[in-house]
Amino acid sequence: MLDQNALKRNAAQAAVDYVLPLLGPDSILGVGTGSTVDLFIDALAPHKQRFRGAASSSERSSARMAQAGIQVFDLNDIETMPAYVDGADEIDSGLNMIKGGGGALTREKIVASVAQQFVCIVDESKLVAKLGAFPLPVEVIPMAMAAVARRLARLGGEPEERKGFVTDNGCRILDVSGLDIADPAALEARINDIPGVVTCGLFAIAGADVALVSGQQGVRQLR
Ligand code: ABF
Repeated sequence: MLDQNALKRNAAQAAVDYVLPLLGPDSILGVGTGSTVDLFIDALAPHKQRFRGAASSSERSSARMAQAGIQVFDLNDIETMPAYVDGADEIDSGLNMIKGGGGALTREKIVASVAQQFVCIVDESKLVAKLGAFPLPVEVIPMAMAAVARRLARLGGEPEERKGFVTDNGCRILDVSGLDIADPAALEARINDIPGVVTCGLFAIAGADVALVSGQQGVRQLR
């Protein structure tokens, strides 16, 4: 029986196998954040000569890649990337995701938007029939915390401030439980529209293009 770490490692290795054929010597790869991505960076490092470098969604991943000898580029210097690889907190069969448990959701959405495809790597515990058991992270401009929290409560959620946490962008996070996420893209648009919201952790308007889901029987590909 594989433990969760072994499952994550298998997903990370599957992602390396998936992206390597997409990369050439001039390619930049988008790299996300989290414990599964940490394992992906470790598995990718031996192949660093096969591509030019990476764009990163967090200081944490940038530091790990620099340590591994993978050059990290400023996103402003990159026009396109063949793929962006990242984990998720939840993903459904339509490849809609909740992300942001690690607090890097805004940079994740930005880097993902520059890539031609989003490759989501998860162990099977993240695959759900309906999103929403995991509280939805929402990044908020500090002065708008109370106002945004009131609006989220009106949408049926119970927002809770992530205490003592400041994002890489100097903002704060509200973790919202109890939302009925029947239409993930519609809810994403609605929350994005609240003044003071920087990013909502729903990735549904642009979800994943492929998910590599690691289970006891191996890694399966969902599209
Ligand atoms: C990120 O990593 C997130 O958006 C999500 O919060 C998290 C998943 O982390 P892990 O791989 O550690 O479970 O990409």
